[in-house]
Amino acid sequence: MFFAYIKDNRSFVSVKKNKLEHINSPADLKKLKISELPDLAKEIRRFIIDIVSEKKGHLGSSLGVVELTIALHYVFDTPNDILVWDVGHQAYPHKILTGRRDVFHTNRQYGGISGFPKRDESIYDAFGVGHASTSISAALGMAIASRLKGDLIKHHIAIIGDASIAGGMAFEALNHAGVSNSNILIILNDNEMGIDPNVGALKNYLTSVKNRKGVHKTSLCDEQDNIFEALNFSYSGPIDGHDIGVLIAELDRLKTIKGPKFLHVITKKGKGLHQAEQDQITYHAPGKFDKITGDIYLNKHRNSTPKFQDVFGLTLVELAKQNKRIIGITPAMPTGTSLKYMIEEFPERAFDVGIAEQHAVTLAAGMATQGMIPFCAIYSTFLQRAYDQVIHDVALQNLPVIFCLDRAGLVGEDGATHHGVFDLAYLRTIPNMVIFAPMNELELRNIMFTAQLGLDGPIAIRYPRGRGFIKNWEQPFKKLEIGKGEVVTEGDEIAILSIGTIGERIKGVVKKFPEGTIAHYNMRFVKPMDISLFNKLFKKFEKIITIEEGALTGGFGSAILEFANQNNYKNIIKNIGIPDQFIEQGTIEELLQLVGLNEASLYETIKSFLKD
Ligand SMILES: Cc1ncc(C[n+]2csc(CCOP(=O)(O)OP(=O)(O)O)c2C)c(N)n1
Repeated sequence: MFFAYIKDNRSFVSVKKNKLEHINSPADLKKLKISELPDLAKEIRRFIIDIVSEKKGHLGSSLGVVELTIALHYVFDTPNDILVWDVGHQAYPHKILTGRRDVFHTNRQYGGISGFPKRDESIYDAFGVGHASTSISAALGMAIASRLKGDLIKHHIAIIGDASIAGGMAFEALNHAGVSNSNILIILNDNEMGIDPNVGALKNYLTSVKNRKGVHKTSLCDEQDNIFEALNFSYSGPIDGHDIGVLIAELDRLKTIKGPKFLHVITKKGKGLHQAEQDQITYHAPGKFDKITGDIYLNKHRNSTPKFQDVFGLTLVELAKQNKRIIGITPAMPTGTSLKYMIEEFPERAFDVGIAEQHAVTLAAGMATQGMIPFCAIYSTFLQRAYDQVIHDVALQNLPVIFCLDRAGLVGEDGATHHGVFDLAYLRTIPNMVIFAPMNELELRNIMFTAQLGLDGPIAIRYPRGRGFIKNWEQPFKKLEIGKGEVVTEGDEIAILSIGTIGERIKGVVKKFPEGTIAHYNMRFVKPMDISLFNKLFKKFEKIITIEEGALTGGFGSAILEFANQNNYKNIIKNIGIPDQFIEQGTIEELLQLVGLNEASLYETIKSFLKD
């Protein structure tokens, strides 16, 4: 026996701790009686809370799907039957039940298991994920493949949240799945939350469905009313996603039905931990907290430098007060990007459009045609999804949309799916695009100020996750000259050209060399290039180093090589950045070391380049 603080009755309740430790695969789970499963659910919750409270990670979403996960592995023949989790941050119970309980404490750590489903990691992880709204397409692809191979028995199940199902890709896949005659089951895990409260008309529709009755459709009227029935799915629900008996009975029934099926399940995000149920935004990924009380440990950063996201969010409010044409847009990340400050202050001029990066970009383009000044706040990694919109809807028409790309560079524990390392390369190929990477908070503020004064075309401003360097960052705005870099340190032997916040680290490294040896330039802009500065540098220095926290292939360093080649310079150039491979999870420091961008590695690389 052990004691656990389970919210059900907000008191300590005893749980027999003898089930989870015997479950090493779904086959072990199936040995339990249905009546034993609620206790197992409590053990799994306790297990997740214990580990996430110390090791950090995503919490609320996984706590919400414990019963659903148990029921799925109990009813279906996984891994032969396929589970595809959308986003994947809710897959902790799945990992724990599929042989990873004993390594779960390594979750999201360097060398440990991934915080998301990953095909290399387990045969139970049928599809790798991290970005939203992919599960229906992937499961449908698998289902069609099975049908073509003559396998009509295999089940293909996509589990998708109510925020992710509103993403464009999910809609496209529903449209296809409805007429596919494939054995696919889509489970909508409806908890009314994304990271922030869910938004949009579909959300309102789902709420109205919940207010109706019943598990199965009851009348022709219901059929016509139901959007999923109308799309040709066999719809059932909404059902209580925390009642294992009900879940198992319904999944058993659905197993016997052929073709596309849709099950609407209602769950509570954060279920089982009082604070996580009450403050669902904070407990999405709360950091370290007290595993008994649930209280988050006091913020040691209280008196520290600001987060870049807050510099963006608060500066935008400041500018929006002065400039009525400023609009804020974010696809589902008001808290993550700190656009929430503008949403609070100017609700009519700030939009959370849901998980809809493509729409967010073209919406901004539309606004720009009408003389508005849209700031589109998107994580670097998620803008990848809207690449065509950036090219076709924004840049081709040279519309002055201001992209604010948060989480650029290495993001740490979220790993390969989330690192924002491709943006410099993928944006650099686009004509008309201005690309800026601030070295610090002041440059971020000043470029935002400069951009809203009016640009001829689009600009992308990329800045990292985490904190900056300057406590008194709220300094008066200064206009920056587009396409101009600056000298940080004068020197005579080698020139270092850096882009973005890595420049702050380089400052420290440069100081380790004798004064006057190394010249350091903060280039600020990847595009347009500071041609006159480059010409001076290429004439003065034989050896040039470029440093960026971004993909080397096609990135800032590549731009310098192209410049040298086009101008017939024969200087020796070394590019330092992220190699041509996907970088796994770890702390940012561990990962910087891995790719040679931490201070010690930079020092060694520069030293040996100097000698060569
Ligand atoms: C394309 C994309 N945009 C944004 C995100 C950031 N994100 C991660 S989880 C999440 C909310 C998901 O909510 P929902 O689908 O309802 O799942 P739940 O967490 O409620 O289970 C968002 C917006 C993402 N992972 N992928």
